[in-house]
This record gives sequence, C-alpha cells and structure tokens, in this order.
Amino acid sequence: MATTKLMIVGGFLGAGKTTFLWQAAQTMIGQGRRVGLITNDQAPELVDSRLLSLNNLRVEEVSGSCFCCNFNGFTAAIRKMCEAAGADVIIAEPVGSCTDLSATIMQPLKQYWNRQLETAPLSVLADPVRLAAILAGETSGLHPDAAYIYRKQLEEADLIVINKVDLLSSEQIETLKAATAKTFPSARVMTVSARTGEGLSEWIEAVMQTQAAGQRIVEMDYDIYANGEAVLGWLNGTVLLRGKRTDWDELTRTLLNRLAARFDADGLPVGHVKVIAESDGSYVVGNLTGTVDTLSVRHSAGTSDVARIIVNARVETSPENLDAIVRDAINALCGDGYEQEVVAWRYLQPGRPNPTHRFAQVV
Ligand SMILES: Nc1nc2c(ncn2[C@@H]2O[C@H](COP(=O)(O)OP(=O)(O)O)[C@@H](O)[C@H]2O)c(=O)[nH]1
Ligand SMILES: [Mg+2]
Repeated sequence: MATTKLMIVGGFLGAGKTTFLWQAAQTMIGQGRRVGLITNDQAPELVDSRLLSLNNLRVEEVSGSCFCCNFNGFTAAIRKMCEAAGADVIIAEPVGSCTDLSATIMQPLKQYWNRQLETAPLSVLADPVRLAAILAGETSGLHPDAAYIYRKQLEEADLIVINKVDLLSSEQIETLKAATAKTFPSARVMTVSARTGEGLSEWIEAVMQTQAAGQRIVEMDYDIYANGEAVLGWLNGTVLLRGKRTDWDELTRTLLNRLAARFDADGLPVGHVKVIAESDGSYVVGNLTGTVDTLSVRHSAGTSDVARIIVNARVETSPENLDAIVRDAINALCGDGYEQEVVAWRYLQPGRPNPTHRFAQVV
C-alpha cells in the first residue's frame, strides 16, 4: 500500500517553484500532514535548500546532477524522507532547465516504486510573462533551444499551473488561461499565486485526488535539449563577508542591481539569479528572473558586521564569463574594510542530459 504521495513541481527557471513549494508545504503542514521537500541542482550550495531549511522545513538536496540523470540519487532522497522523516507528502523541485520528466522520472517511479509511492500528476509552473511570450511564438529573450525546453516542459505536463496571478488582472488571467489550454489541450490548466496563496488549496485538492499521473510522453530531440541547457552558464558560490557594519538588505539589492546592469548591457539573458544573505539567524533573499525590472528583494537580514552570502546564477553566457562577472560585482561591492572568505565556488556548463531511465511508453 502506497503511503507517501510524491508531488513533482517542475517549470522553467524563475517560474516560482520554490516559493510555491514553500507555500504548499505550509498549507499541508497546517492540515496535519508530514511534508518533506527535495531540491535539485547541478552543483551544491543552493539558495533554495538554505531558504527552505531556514523556514524549518525538512529538505533533502540532490546535487551534482538532475533527478533524471541521477534517478538513484533521487530515490535515495525519497527513501530518506520516508524513513527518517516519516513524510506522508513529498514535494520535489527538479532543475528549472530540465525536461522529459514524464519519460525519465514519472514512468520509472510508477513502474518500480508504486508500492511505496503514489505519484501525483506532473505539475509544471509557468511565469505569466514568459508564458505569454512563448504562446505568442516568441522566445522570451531566451536562446531558441532554451525556449524549446520551455515548450517541452509544458507539453508533457499533466497540470499546467500559471503562477504569479497576483500580477495580472482577471481579464488577463482568463485570456492567458484560454490561450494555454488551446496550445496544450491535453493538460489541465490552473492558476495560482505562490506569493498570496491564491489557488493553492485547489491545486492541493487536484493533486491529492487525481490518480492519473505522467499521462503522456513527448518526443524529445536530445541535441536541442542538450544545447538549450548548455547555453546557460551555471554558478553557485558562497562567501563570508565580515569586518564592516553593513545593511545586508541594501548590499543584496546593490549586488543584484550591478549584476542586472551588467547582464543587460552585455545582452546576456538571465534564467535566474538568486542571492541569500544570512546574518544572526535572519536572512534576505534577492531574485532576478530576467532584465533589471524583474529584480525583487524580500525579507531582511538587518545590519551587522558578518554575513554568509550564497549566489546562484544561471545566465546565457560561458561559465567563465559568469564567474568573472559575479566575482567582479562582489569585489566591487566589498571594496575596503571587508574580509572576504570564499566557502565554496563552482561554475559550470551543464553536461548533456543522460537519463538513468527513459521509458518510451506510458506505464
Ligand atoms: N509576484 C509574484 N512573484 C512570485 C510568485 N511566486 C514566485 N515569485 C517570485 O519569482 C521569483 C522566482 O521565484 P522562485 O520560487 O525562486 O522560482 P524557481 O526558480 O522556479 O524556484 C522570486 O522573485 C519570487 O519571489 C508569485 O506568486 N507572485
Ligand atoms: Mg527554485
């Protein structure tokens, strides 16, 4: 008898997956469920995992590879969540540039794990601005191969969840919903705001009650998919800054502003850049999901003389260039008076996806 429900929430970089996971977890914990979260990245030192742990949520991180290319790492994290944490609901966030999850994750889970797990419908979150551009046949500033990944993510979804509806009027919501349903007729389309919680309980009800999951496998050109991922430089870095009394919220905003100005000036499309600064148990998080106008900073780390800062950046440029740009921005910001200790620093170009399993048929 399956006792744990597994909810996979995919979607492109910046769609709002982590914010959504957090809200959904809070709601389900409030309903008395034991919720575990699994995050995923190409490299360790994830802002998302840190953010979720700081909010007292149980988090396992699968890093170094995406879930589909490290299926056993993913199931090990699931096992740990079930056995050590006694989770009855697990919500997993795959890498935002990852697709083909129905063939490589959903079907193998249904085939090999159906006694332990009940796999919920594959939910794919979408940012409304990016989605509208893609539906209009544009690339939303992305490389055409990255836009291909975006479309494939939606094409394989059981549930397309249009997020951030707090930014839209009700007419805009209806128009976008109708256009999405028309382009992706086999998916159910829902609307939510991970920020306000609107639509969250409807989503929970839908994934709790729907049995059918991983209903379709889409055709996937792995050359285009691989290139769509390879055009993104990836950087995860952690530094400790100390020695000077600093307003960390302001520093986070300035850092992101400088990065955004540089990416925009050089014409480098941003997948997602996030920064978390922690000091004395408080934190501030900054996000950039496109050009400078997408910059947002939330929460507060206050003012003190030491902070731990994690930067995760996925930007369309070479990893070396991304490394140079982020290092320059941090160095320029720090100037005199700070002692800077690099705790971890990785930059890379995602390798060609090579899934552990790939099913050709729906189980
Ligand atoms: N206005 C608005 N912003 C949101 C919402 N959900 C997420 N965001 C913002 O979108 C950005 C990316 O969110 P995140 O959860 O990190 O996206 P992920 O990359 O898909 O995990 C952040 O700045 C979030 O604050 C939402 O419902 N409304
Ligand atoms: Mg995330």
